[in-house]
Amino acid sequence: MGLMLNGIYLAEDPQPDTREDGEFQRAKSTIRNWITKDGAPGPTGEGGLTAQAGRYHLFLAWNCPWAHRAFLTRLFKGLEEATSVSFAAPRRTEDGWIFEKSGQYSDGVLGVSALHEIYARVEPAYTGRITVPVLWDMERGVAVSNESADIVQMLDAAFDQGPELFPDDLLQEIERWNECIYRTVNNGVYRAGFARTQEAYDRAVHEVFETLDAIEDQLGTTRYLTGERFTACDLRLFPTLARFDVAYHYAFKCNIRRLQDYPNLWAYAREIYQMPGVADTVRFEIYKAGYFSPSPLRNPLGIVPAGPIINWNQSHNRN
Ligand SMILES: N[C@@H](CCC(=O)N[C@@H](CS)C(=O)NCC(=O)O)C(=O)O
Repeated sequence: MGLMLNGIYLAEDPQPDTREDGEFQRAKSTIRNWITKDGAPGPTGEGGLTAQAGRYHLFLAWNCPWAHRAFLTRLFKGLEEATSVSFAAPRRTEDGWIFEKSGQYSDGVLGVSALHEIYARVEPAYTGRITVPVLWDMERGVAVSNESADIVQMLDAAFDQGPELFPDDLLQEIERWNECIYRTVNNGVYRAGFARTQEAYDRAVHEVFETLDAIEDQLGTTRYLTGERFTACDLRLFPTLARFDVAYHYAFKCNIRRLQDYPNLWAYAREIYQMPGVADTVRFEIYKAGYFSPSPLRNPLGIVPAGPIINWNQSHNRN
């Protein structure tokens, strides 16, 4: 994975994201401005970024679960018309995330050929990882954020439409689940898949399944994680569930159980998948090709497995 150092993109990261004990450590997001209803500054970063239809753009990649979260927020908040999107080609290259000249993986907004060119516009001497998602302000020509958690929160609060993803009365519960799901599931599967020691892998993989087991129990008593309403923590969980059996189970060695082995969780995942518009945000074949792309540590020959066959359209029986 690449890194930008003082404005220069390096295909090989001189400081890989691994701690001394073999644990994968995700780099901190660097661009933390906020869109707000009236343009007042948010919890971090610059102000003046007012919620306006047609002003913002999301740079995404189909295979990235963090980008998927931002994409789902746009869908659930009914912001498809208000916020445009472009998708980087779903493959790793020497140039990191790239855009093609035309077609479905082109960038019609800035006309760049690689995502690092967008980061160079943020700061010519930019230093940091070049990640999706990026939320872009087309009016000012500045990046708003490259942190999916912030993007979900700001789109929810700033635009007065769609369901509330962070209802006040459930805030504490949502934060509790969000914290646990981020550490042990969303990032947990990466900590298992990118671990460089047996101990680091063991720690991560058991945490993944402890949390999935707890969620299975929770979904035996409530429809969604915090009760009867679909909220931000359900939205946070879904991108990882969508990739679980097709990619993480095998490619990241998260194979104690499959999503399909959890009756409540599997029905819940299918219910979300079958909500209007959600299936159009999912690309199983791209996930498989992406997670099994050639990697010297995990899959040196880049052979992509044929299975599994999964029926996401099977009835969820949760009415
Ligand atoms: N903190 C970021 C993480 C985003 C992230 O790690 N994106 C990955 C794709 S799944 C990426 O673009 N990685 C490229 C790299 O690290 O070189 C967020 O949640 O928005």
